[in-house]
Amino acid sequence: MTRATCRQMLGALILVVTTGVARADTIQVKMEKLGFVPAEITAHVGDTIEWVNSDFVAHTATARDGSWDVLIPVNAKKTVILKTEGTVDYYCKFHPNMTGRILVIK
Ligand SMILES: [Cu+2]
Repeated sequence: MTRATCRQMLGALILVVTTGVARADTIQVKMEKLGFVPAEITAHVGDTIEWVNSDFVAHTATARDGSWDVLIPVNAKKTVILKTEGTVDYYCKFHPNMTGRILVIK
């Protein structure tokens, strides 16, 4: 094998490895004016949701199925890593009208 062929094969191998690995993303959801923005998102298993509270009061992101419950003070951010597939409805414990939904796909 020539050196050029070897390099080509190595290049192809690196391409396969990097494209074959699922990349975990961080999806940001803002808390403002007593609402989640955007209120509905789609994410993948392994992704991180980051709530950023730019509101004037503290909020929570509380999953209705009990899988997570985080308190986010004013000007703070908190994250949750999504571990299972499915639709998760969530709300704020202090403001029950404040609701969101995450569609978690594989
Ligand atoms: Cu709230």
